[in-house]
Amino acid sequence: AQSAMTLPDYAAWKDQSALIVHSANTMETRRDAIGSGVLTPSDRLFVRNNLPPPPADVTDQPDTWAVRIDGVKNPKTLTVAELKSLGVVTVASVLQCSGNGRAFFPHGASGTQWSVGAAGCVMWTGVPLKTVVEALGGPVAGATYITSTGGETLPDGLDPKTVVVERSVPTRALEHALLAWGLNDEPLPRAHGGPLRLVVPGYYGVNNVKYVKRVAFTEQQTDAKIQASGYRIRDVGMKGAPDQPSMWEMNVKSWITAPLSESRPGRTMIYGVAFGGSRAVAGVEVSTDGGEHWQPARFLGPDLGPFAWRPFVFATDLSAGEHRLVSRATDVDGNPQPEGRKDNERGYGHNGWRDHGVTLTVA
Ligand code: MSS
Repeated sequence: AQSAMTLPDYAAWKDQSALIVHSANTMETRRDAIGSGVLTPSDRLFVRNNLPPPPADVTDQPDTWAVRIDGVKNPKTLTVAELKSLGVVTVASVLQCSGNGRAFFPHGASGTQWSVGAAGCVMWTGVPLKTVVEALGGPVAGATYITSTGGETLPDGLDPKTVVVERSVPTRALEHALLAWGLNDEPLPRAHGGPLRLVVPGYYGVNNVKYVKRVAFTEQQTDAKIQASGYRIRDVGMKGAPDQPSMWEMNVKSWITAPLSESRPGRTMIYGVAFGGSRAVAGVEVSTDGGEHWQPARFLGPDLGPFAWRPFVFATDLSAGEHRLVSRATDVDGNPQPEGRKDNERGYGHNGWRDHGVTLTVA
């Protein structure tokens, strides 16, 4: 019912039946379409654009796309073809919007009402940013941030700083960041930032700048609105400001993906996905009584590394009646997924297990 809206042109190749189309720039994977696979098929992956994407021909000749690297000893503009000659890695990582789970905040946080589907686990192929930077002599002294700029055409008549997608992440992100031209073994589609995108494994979606045209090592964070006041955690009713925590490293999270509403009494397989965020997930437990009793679930399928999610399954016997299914993941440092949410103005970073549960009617 919620998918009455049709897909926009740039995402017309997606599987509409697997998506909730919130708007032309926001589509999420339906909870029942997440499945139990280790990777999210590209045609089911959520889309979130703060601006309309570049024109369709942007991906016609992907190898000619150029990115400017600044704030290094030898600043240079490199084409995707040149990047491809420097190095290549493939990394599985969770891409998750900062606002995934926003729909569960009771204060009615403004923005897209994402449930659980503004997230997916995909494979990125590209060159480690570190390799590129080393080839250019390394970052300049005093560099504290990596500041990346999106290549959209900005709307006329507006102060560019108020609309440009330009994000800064701390230089510690250099350890795992890559400039990616491939998604799930195919050329990176325009909907996901093709021809070239910055990928920062373990960091929230917004830091993974699409159509990236400039990467700069900087002393300060950018003063673009999306960084200075946007994507900041603050109390309900407060305005965003640079001194509040920015949406960088992701936290540990899991949720049930099946069954979601009804099932038959007897042996039941409960499925879900779990990830550690900026570090690997260590385990996940399931409760069928709303968190009174917990039992360990079993990971399903191969481990694709610390930034990937792990599908899980828990086999149990369910009696007739209502059951509240919840899951609780723990990362390798022992951080458990919390029970509650941290209320915040824009509804960011929700990983509380209680709100992410589902009520199952067994009959
Ligand atoms: N980039 C650019 N260039 N633009 C835009 O808009 N957005 C963000 C990222 N990047 C953007 C960019 C966000 S915000 C997100 S999530 C992501 O992206 C998504 O992705 P996909 O591929 O899914 O669409 Mo929130 O945190």
